[in-house]
Amino acid sequence: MLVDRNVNVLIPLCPDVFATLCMALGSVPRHIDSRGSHAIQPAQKAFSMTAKASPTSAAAPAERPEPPAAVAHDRMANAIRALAMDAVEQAKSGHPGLPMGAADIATVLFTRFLKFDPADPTWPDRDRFVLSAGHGSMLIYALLYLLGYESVSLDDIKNFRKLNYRTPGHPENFVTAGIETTTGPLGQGIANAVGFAIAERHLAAEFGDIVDHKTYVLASDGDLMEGVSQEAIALAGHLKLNRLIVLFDDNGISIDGALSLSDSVDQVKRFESAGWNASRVDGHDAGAITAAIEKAQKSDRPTLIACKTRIGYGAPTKAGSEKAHGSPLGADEIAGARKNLGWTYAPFEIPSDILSAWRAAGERSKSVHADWNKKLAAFDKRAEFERRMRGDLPKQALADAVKSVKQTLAATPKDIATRSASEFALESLVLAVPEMVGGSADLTGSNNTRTKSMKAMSASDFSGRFIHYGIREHGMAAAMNGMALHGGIIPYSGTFLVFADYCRPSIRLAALMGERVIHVMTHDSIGLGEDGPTHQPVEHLAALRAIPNLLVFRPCDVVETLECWQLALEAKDRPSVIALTRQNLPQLRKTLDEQNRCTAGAYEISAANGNADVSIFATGSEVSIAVEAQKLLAAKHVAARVVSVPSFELLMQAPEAARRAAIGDAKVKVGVEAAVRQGWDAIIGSDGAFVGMSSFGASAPYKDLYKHFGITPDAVADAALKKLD
Ligand SMILES: Cc1ncc(C[n+]2csc(CCOP(=O)(O)OP(=O)(O)O)c2C)c(N)n1
Ligand SMILES: [Mg+2]
Repeated sequence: MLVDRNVNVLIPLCPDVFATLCMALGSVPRHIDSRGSHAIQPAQKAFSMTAKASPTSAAAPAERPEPPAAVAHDRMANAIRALAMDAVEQAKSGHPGLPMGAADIATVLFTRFLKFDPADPTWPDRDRFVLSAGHGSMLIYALLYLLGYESVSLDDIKNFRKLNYRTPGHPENFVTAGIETTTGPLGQGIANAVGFAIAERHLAAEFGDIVDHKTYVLASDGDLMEGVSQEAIALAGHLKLNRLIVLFDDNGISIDGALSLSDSVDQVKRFESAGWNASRVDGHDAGAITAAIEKAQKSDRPTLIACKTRIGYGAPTKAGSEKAHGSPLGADEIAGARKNLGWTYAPFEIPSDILSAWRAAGERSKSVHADWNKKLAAFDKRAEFERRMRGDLPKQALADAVKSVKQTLAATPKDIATRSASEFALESLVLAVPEMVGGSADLTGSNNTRTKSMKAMSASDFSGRFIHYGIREHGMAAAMNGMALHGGIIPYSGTFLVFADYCRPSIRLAALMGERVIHVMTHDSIGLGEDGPTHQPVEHLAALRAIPNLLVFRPCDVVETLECWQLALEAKDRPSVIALTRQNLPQLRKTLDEQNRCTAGAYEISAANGNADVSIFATGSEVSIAVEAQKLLAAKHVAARVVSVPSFELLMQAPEAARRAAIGDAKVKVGVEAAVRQGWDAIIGSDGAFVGMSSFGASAPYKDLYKHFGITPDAVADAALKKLD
């Protein structure tokens, strides 16, 4: 974990020394010895990986970005290969195939194109690189180490996949500086990248050329087979995100073997049909890759470069086969690979000329970074730009907005659906918090996420703050993660709660990464009525509450909805889901209360007359049912209190005194929620009574459904009385 100071210091070599070194190293075999590599097919003609002009080249070679030092491309790429195979071998687990196969692509990208500064991995205007195929994590760890990032030392590489090192099995952005997003679940990275690219364009539209960077992705077959990639590429093509460049590690291999076992998609045609530029190159030909990236940079559309590669490149018997995908190569195979690659060095040893060349590549953007800093210093919107990039809220404006909405609601109460309450809150919040970028997956009118002031974002106008994501819930959630990771934006969006399942993989990753994304999920129970059980969430609240670090809010009226929005915005390191009703609800909080009463997750919304015999806990639309039940019980001389529980998570983490105060000590506890019981025992105990759902819903007007499923004031009162007996 300690930074390896010996190797993290750039070894300054004057050009003469470089030249001498290179001449001396000229005798080192750079080409794979064909006698020792029967498994390597003739198609691998480009074993000499030195940069060379390619027939597909658009620019004259003289104009090309060249490697920063006179060390041949293939030796630099082989440093990645060697570190990957040695680290996986030492860890006795991991994936050597991708880093070995994609080493040439990565070397070209990082030494010639990518704008970044290892000394400041959070530089806002850096290019973003997303390793969508997270199983190839050793590729990015090798790069970070070679380029001179402090976050990955040689010691970390030697301890790949070990506890408390910065080289976990799959890249985790919260562990290792220089990793832009957490990947591993295939398809997520490429879909996050669409969010990065949207964020870049949106912020550039507002702040001008202080925001001027690109997003690069390395994606594998698996990334492109996953359904979410379709949603992502369709959206990117539609928005003409021309600063998004995907390098496809087109190796034709996945875990089961040849891709032909399960796939016959022509990816180039697929991307073209989604409005992308797409081309194929030899992924071991540095010149061809260079030319293709140069072309991509000039494109008016996003670009796919399908780079034909050989998985496990260099391994004598396993290259080109699934055997190189996900397990250590073994000592013999590694010895053979070293021979094939002309790599004569000990495990984990990177010769100083190669390391220096990599470190020099890490210095490439220093002056660009320095110029950018100067520009920022003179930028008239600097304070606002920096506030947004830090993720700090405009505190006063937000507080003022919340206060004034509360005053309005105290003066003129509103008995409205919480989805409408959300829209009412948003009308003020989006004006106070300009970094909020909303959206919906084709349910804008139902989710109430677009306010009157919001203009739609489009390919011709990225300043719009509302994104029509189309019917792409998964792609939307993944893009939101990318926007939040980019910084400068608080993404929120809408769909029906039942489709949380369609977003779940991305919500889970937002929670793991600790990203502030806010999901408005409406039509949150059988209360949606006639659309029936396909659309009525039953298990979704429990399923979402099971995700660590996710805040699940279910406000009971218009005031709580505003308070939950405030808490979601203030939760800088957590995603939130705000579950909202389709049906109207009475405003229960009629008097002005400037405090946010939802902060502790639960609070007594209606006190008992005297000492309570019964505590009724409820969420969302069932709180008003609980209040009616309280009246029925009072008529029978049973004192009951009603506790609204807008967030289980906040209740569980609240200080003990607050938690005890909310839960109380009445001898009977009743939980009410039009959903399954799972999770409720933490509040009501296993002996508590629960009024909710234990099956799927049905299609009917919602009032009939509440009666049919027994979620009524009478049922709640009866459940309490039974327990009192
Ligand atoms: C959503 C998801 N499903 C399954 C896996 C398990 N998995 C890891 S890599 C992989 C496929 C490997 O093929 P490819 O993506 O082409 O990578 P390559 O073997 O070429 O490196 C699979 C199925 C995963 N990581 N994510
Ligand atoms: Mg593959």
